[in-house]
Amino acid sequence: ARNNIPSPPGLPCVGNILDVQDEVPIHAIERLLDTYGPIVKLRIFGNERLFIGSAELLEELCDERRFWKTAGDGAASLTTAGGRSGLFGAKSEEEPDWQQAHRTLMPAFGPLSIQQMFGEMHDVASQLVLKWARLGSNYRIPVTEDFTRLTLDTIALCAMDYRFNSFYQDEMHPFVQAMNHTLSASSDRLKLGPLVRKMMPWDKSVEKVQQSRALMREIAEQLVQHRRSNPTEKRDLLNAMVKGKDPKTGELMPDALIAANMITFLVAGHETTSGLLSFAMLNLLKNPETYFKAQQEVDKVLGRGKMTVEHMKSLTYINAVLRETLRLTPTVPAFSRSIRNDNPHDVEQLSNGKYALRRDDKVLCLVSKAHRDPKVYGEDANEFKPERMLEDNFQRLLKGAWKPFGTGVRACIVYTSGRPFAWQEAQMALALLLQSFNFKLDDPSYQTKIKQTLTIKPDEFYMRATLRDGLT
Ligand code: MNH
Repeated sequence: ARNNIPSPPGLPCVGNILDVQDEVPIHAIERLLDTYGPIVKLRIFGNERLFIGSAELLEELCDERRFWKTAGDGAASLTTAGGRSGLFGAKSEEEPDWQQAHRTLMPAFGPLSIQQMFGEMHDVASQLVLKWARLGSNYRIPVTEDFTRLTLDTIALCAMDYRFNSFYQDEMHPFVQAMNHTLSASSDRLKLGPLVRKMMPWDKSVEKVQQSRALMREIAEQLVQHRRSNPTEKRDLLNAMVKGKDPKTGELMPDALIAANMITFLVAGHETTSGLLSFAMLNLLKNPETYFKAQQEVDKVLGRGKMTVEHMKSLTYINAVLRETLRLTPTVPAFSRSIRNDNPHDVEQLSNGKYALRRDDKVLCLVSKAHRDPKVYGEDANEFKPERMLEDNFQRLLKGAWKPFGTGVRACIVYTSGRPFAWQEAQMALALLLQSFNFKLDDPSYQTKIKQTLTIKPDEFYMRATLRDGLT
C-alpha cells in the first residue's frame, strides 16, 4: 500500500526541492495535490515527507488514538527559552514541560477568564478606531500592519498587562522586530534563495536569527522578573503562570518555562488573529452582499450603542464570516501528524487500506486544501459564502472539513471547547469597525496576494475608512 502513494520524479540528492519552489510554499504543495490526488510523497534532501489534502484523510489523521502532532524544528526553537519548551513547539504531549504548562494554563483560558478580558480587548480596538478616524478617509490603511498592531497590543495587555502602544509608533517594538525576523527565517527553510545564501561563509543570517531569539528570551525573562518584583492581583496570563499550581502535582512553573510560554503567546497569539481579521475585511469588501448583511447585523444588534461581551452571542452572521474566512484562508495553513509513540502498530492503514503509513512517516496536513474539498463544499467551494457556516450547517460538516485550530490535545489553546480568546477578540473588533466606519478597497481591482511566513496573510492590501454618520 505504501507504493500507492504517488510521488513526482525528483533529482538526485536534492530530490523534489524544485517541486516546492513558490513565493508561497503551500501553493506549490496545493498544486501537487491537484495533480497527484489527495496524498503525495516528496523527498527533500533525503527526507521523505507525506502531504494530504482531502477532508476525509484529514479527519482520519485527526484520530487521536492512532496519531498525534509532530512539532517541526522551526516551531520548537522559536518557542524555547532557557532549555524549556513553550506549549506550541513542544515535541510531544509526553514532554513534562508541555504537560505542566497545559494543566496550569487551561483554566486561565477558560470562558470566564476570557470574558473578563473583554474590557481590555475593547480598549485596544477603540484605539484603532480613533487612529483611523483621525487619519480620515485620505489615509491608505495598511490593513495587515494595523491589524498586527491591534492583535499584538491586545495579547500583550491581556497576557501580561504590558502596553506596546504600537499604534503610536511607525517602527515596531524591538521584540516584534526580533519575532518577525525569526518567523521569516523559519519559513525560508524550503526556499532555494535563502537556503543557498545560508551556505555562504560570509552570510550572517544564522547569527542574526540567534541574536533575535536571544533578544526575545531576554525581554520575556525581564517581564517575568518585573512581575515577581512588582506583584499585582490582575488576572492575566502571566499571573496565572507565576501563581498557578499544577493541579496534578501542586508544582509552580519555573521562570524559564514561564518565559518560554510568554514568547509562545506573543508569537502564536498575534499573526494568526491579525491574518484572520485582514482576510475577513478583504472577503467582505470583495463580496458586497456579505458586507451589507454583516453591517445590517451590527446595526440591529448594537445600533449606535457601546458593545458589551453580552452582544457576542447575537453576532451570528459575523461569527459565520469569521468561520468562512478561516475555511478559505486558514491562517495556520497546515499541521503535522504521525503515528503515536504508544501506538503498538508500526504501520497504519489509511482509507481502508488504500494507503499505508510507517512509524517514521511525517504527514503534513494541508488544511487549506481540505477546506476546499469539493466533496464537502461542492462546486462553489472556492467562493466566500458565510451562510454555509451558520450554526446548523456548521454542525453538519464533516469534522475534517474545518480544522483551522489544529486538533486533539495539541489544538490551539484559545479554541479547544469554549476558550474563545481569539474569537472574542476578532468578533468584537470586526463588529466595532463595521459599526464605526464605511470601508472600501483602496484599489477596487486588488487581486488577493498571499504572503506566507509561519502563517498566511494578504499582502499589499490597502483600504479606506470613512466615519459613519452619527459618530464623532
Ligand atoms: Mn493558536 C496551537 C491556530 C490564536 C496560542 N493554534 C495552534 C494550532 C493552530 C492554531 C492550527 C495547532 C498547530 C499544530 O497542530 O501544529 N491560533 C490559531 C489560529 C488563531 C490562533 C487560527 C487565531 C485566529 N493561538 C492563538 C492565540 C493564542 C494561541 C490568540 C494565545 C493567546 N495556539 C496557541 C498555543 C498553541 C496553539 C499556546 C499550542 C497548544 C499546544 O500544543 O498545547
